[in-house]
Amino acid sequence: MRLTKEQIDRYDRDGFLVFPELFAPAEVAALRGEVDRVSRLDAEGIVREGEGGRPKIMLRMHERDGPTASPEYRAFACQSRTLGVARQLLRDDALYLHHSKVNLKAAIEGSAWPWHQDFGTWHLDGIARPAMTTVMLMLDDSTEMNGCLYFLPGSHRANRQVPYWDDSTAYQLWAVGPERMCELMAKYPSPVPVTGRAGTVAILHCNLLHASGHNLSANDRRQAYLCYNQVANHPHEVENPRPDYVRSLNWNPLELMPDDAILATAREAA
Ligand SMILES: O=C(O)CCC(=O)C(=O)O
Repeated sequence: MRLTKEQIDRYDRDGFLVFPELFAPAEVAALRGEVDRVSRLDAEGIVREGEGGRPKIMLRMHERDGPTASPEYRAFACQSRTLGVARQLLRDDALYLHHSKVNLKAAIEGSAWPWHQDFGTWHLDGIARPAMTTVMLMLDDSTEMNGCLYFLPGSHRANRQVPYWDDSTAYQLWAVGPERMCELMAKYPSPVPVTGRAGTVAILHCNLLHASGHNLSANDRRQAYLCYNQVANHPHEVENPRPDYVRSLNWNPLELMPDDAILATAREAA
């Protein structure tokens, strides 16, 4: 998949791109099936809602080994619609995944994520430069009611903000404080809700400010995230590094797979 110059310029200006229904319903169904399968496992890399609760984050499904490995997710991570696009936006063919995850925001209970930049955390993982981008795929329709993402357009150009540890929600993370957020929101265009049908993809710069709301709907909202980094930008050593499933030490460059690889892999597994 080749991006146009207009799309690349828009990504550089706004910090994100959205592609409605880029993945076909059958591909999304195959990936959802894998989420169901892996969510029944009891494995490292599955973060639960409280002790023994339902999975809320499932990590490392793109790898070839490990308990959460999924050949369908490997194929998803190596598509020209994902890896190929990330290569063009990062102007580098040698990319690996810092991590990948599926966020399951449970019906009624799934909670908000405060405003943050992904590079707020990833810099603390030992990554020097914001040469990273995330491909997000909607596995369900995403709506304002069920806790879609919001992007603050252009905010990646503010560069990395010093984050603070926000433990006020179920998803504890390095976030940008309320006062600074109000200043930044006065400076940039209004936040945009990232809604769409299942199969829609959004690509966001690692310094783009984003957040998401509570899931008030009666259905779960599942989204898959592929966080690409340049091999040359892999993390240096830090004290108390996070586990491998969020701070990958597999820096081998990913290879492109054919466009039909998700469905072909699913057929082989059946
Ligand atoms: O899935 C969501 O609602 C938010 C996820 C997010 O912002 C993140 O993973 O950085």
